[in-house]
Amino acid sequence: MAIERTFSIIKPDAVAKNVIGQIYSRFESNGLKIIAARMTQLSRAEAEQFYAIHRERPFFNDLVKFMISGPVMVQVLEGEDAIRKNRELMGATDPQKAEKGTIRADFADSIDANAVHGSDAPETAAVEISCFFPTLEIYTR
Ligand code: RTP
Ligand code: MG
Repeated sequence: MAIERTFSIIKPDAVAKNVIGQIYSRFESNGLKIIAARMTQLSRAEAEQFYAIHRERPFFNDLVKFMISGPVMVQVLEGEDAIRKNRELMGATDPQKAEKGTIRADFADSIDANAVHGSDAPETAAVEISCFFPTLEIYTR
């Protein structure tokens, strides 16, 4: 299985709940290395651009409003099968439907405030990583 990189966001709800460390610990104990990380607050333009694929969906405005409502942690995770593994650790989009023991089942309150983002494919991972981290800020040790 190839070593991959994926892009992750700890969303404003989870940052406000003070569970950054608990979420990082799940990445680390499941073979995902944090190779870049930063706390930031997204601008409206950044959030709209980030979720542009959902622009026509009815939930788009609420999604953008939520994503800019407070600081987030953005990070690059590296490991075997990282994209799929991170999505598995995150659980389903709707925390009510997320499997027990997943990040969303344990830390998210609703489909809107669902604790984490993770890239869904190699192409989106590459684009999302390059939007947030210049190569020099990614540490491969
Ligand atoms: P994300 O992009 O944040 O990692 O979430 P995801 O892949 O699991 O879900 P996606 O389909 O990409 O949707 C992006 C975010 O939009 C909100 N959403 N609301 N009300 C709804 O039916 C609905 N569907 C999606 C969620 O907050 C989701 O994380
Ligand atoms: Mg998505």
